[in-house]
Amino acid sequence: MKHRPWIKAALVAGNLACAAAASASAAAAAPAPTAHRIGFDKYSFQIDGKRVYLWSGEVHPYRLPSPGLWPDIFQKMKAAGFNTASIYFSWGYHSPREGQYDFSGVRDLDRLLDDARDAGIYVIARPGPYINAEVDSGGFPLWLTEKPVKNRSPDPAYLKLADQWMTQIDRILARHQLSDGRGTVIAYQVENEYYNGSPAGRAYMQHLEDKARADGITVPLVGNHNATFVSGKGAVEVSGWDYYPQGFDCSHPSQWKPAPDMAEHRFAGEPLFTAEFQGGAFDPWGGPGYARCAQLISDRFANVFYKQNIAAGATAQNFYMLFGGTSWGWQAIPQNYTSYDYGAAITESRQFDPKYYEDKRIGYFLHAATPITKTDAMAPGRLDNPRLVDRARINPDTGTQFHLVHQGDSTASAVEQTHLALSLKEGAFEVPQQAGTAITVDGREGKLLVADAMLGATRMVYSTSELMTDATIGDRDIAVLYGRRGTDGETLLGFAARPKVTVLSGQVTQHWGKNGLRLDYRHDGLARVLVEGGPRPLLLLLGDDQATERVWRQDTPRGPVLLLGSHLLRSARYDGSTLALTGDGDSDAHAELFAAGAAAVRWNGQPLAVARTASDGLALTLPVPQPVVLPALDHWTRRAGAPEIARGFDDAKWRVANLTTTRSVTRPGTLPVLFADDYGFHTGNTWYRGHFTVDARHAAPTGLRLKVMSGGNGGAYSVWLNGHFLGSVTRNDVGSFGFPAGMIVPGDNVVSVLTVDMGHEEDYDSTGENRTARGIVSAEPLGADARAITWRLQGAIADEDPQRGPYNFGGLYGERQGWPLHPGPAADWQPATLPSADATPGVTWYRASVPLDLPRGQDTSLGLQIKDAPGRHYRATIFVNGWQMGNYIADLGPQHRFPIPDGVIDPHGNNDITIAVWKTDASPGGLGTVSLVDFGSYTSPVDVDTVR
Ligand code: IPT
Repeated sequence: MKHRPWIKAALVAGNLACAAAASASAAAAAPAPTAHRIGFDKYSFQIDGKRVYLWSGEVHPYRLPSPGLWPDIFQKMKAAGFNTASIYFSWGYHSPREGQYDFSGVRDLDRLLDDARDAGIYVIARPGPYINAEVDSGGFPLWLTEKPVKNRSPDPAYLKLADQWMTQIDRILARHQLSDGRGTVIAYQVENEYYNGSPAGRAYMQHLEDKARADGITVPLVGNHNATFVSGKGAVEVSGWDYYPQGFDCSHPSQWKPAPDMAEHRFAGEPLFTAEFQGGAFDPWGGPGYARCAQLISDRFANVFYKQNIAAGATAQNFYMLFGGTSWGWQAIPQNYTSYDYGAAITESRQFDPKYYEDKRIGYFLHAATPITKTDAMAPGRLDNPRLVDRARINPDTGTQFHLVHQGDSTASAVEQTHLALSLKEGAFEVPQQAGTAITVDGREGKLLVADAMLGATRMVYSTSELMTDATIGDRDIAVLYGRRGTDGETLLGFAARPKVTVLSGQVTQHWGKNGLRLDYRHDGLARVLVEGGPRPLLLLLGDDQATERVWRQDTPRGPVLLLGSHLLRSARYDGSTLALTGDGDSDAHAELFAAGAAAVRWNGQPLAVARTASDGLALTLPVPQPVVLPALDHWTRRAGAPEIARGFDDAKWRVANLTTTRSVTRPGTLPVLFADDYGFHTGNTWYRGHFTVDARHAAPTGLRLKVMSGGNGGAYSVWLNGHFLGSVTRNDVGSFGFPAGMIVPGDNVVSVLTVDMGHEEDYDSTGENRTARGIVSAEPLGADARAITWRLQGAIADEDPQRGPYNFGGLYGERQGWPLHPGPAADWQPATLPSADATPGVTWYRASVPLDLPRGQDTSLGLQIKDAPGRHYRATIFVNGWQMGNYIADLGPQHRFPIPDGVIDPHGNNDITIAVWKTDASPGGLGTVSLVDFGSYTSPVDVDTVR
């Protein structure tokens, strides 16, 4: 028996809706915290004894540096039926230096966790200390590259450092636990994908668990270690699996690999929990781009794979990622570019991918079909199409049946039809019963059908439509059933006496028989049928899949609210008989509201005219967005940015490379050690200047052979001798540079080398890979002794900008001078036009100031786009108001559009765009055309403070 201390944690009843409602009326005095009991059994997690389906999405605060937008993400999740967010916390993001921790500004995690609570979102906290996550060093701090400790092990030197972080993060998480009612943290993940079940590995896990408990963590400890820490020392309470069935190559998005059977990964006594299930994929430098990842992990993927997990009995599913965001600054790992869009349901620019709507259909269903939280496998129903398969589950208490009718080959793409034999309380049925119709299962679709169920107070014997939601609103029940456009639907409702049926809209026929009322229809738009005669009237909304996109539900303490229409319904709150809604509107202004006791309606604070509809709802006309006109970026200035190239540049204050030993796992090729991290330079560009003397006693080297490690495909370095360009190396480590005799001068000669650290490796295998060298690994002068060259180096200035933190700046001259924030006198910048025809290799900075005055009351998602003629060889680092929001490589790609979150960019003020361009060759053509882009604009309550 495992140790389950949280069982005794608390007593009082309550639910998440209460927590959300309580804080929604935030003006009122803070309610006394109400403790909650978090438990689980083999069926599901439970809160105060009530079963809950955790429908969860992964989001990373360090990938959205604008706290004003955190509620936007949580509200968009909640509106899609998600009740949980799984959140990594990145040690390195909060710790610029050993012993120093920052939880302010964009790093304010109390604010983040309050925002999750206010949106009604539970949190699975994943604080590491190691997180992987395609983030620099897998979340280890940059300064850990200077510590030759044994990462992710019981090495006391490592644990001492890791415990510093755990103390800090646990203290915050402990303030937000559901167990004592002060927040919605519902579970705590220990480490990440740690598969080391050796005694040492177990000691490490046990240490972290003991530490969490000692720090006041009382919620269940969970893991994503697959089968490793299920029992024995270091075991977590609930083990989960990480599963990415399609892998991470998005270049063939229509080729699918089959669905796994998660039932094979069940652990005795624990709910089936997918700690990370594929919600998209990361994309490498030079990759096919995130649009392809969204096609690979499409709405169809969600439909087939997530439903299969439900049919396998999963009651806690987390999708990695749900909103990926931006690896801004130098947070990306060497393999990936700045965008971490991930092809996720909510795009990097906070728009809805089609998968959002599929997640929503399933999420609403899971919320409405409460018997799904306690099911056992049952015998499947017989099908008359051998290419289709039924997988069935039954709730042992209610008898509710769930049948997933799906393609036997989950990758099949042909449309199939079938009949399904059901054995129900009323007897045996072959459905659909109506002659000449069938259940249609599209290629890459699963139909999750419910039978022997209740729609509010009405018995639903079966339906060949899928259930989206049902809600008791006032004195009647409203249920939404749906199917793909053009397919047949048939729903049998149990009634003792023939009810009155009114078809309010659409084409629906009725048949009264001994088993009740059968409705036959075709899914097409939205049909409405009112059925009266049962305990409560039932309004059935029969929709096609497209119609479901504009069905929104919110739950209030006074019952559920349904809105048909709008781009997004964020929240609903009763204020007496006024219903205050917040949401986003697009060009379709029509909406119909179903809400009990709402005499008046407000939308984002404004009163709306209301009129009764034929379905006894309220017709609303929502405000539509104003057109957005973005100014052209045509007032650029420029400034030279690589004085380090010149022989006479003063590098007297630079670090002299004098180390003969290293903390890296890479062996130096020559001495002294030249690795940037060993000298404290951890981000972006690092300059090296090698001096050699030519006089009567010292002959000049004839050249230089270099090995430089940048990390990944996006690496590069450029070399100059006494101000003359010798060449650049891209996508390779090794280069040889001859010294033309005419360039050598008597006395001091200088080789200048510009390098870049494209991010530190993760440490997936706990081998210290984050300490892989960056910068020069070997420097061999040709025809001379290595000691003939004395090297000095200069990279990023640590702590340059505490607000923007340790990843924002690299070590370019303009960064060391702070130009993205303080460009200096205007006279230092010369007018420039883009695209640039410049042929000079090196670094040039560009600046433009853009006043914006976008429509108020509107959430417009902006970004910057760079377009280039082919054949340009340069790289650009993009700053907006001092925030480094992107790295661009013209000849590698694929990223050309860089979303800039509101808050970083000011839609109602002046914005400074500063771009550092490192041109790697001498052919004409520097920075291309730069423009603002609009990713989407909606009327909205979102109004964000700038983070400047
Ligand atoms: C899994 C990691 O746990 C997660 O941090 C992230 O890196 C994800 O992969 C990929 O985006 S590891 C799994 C692929 C073996």
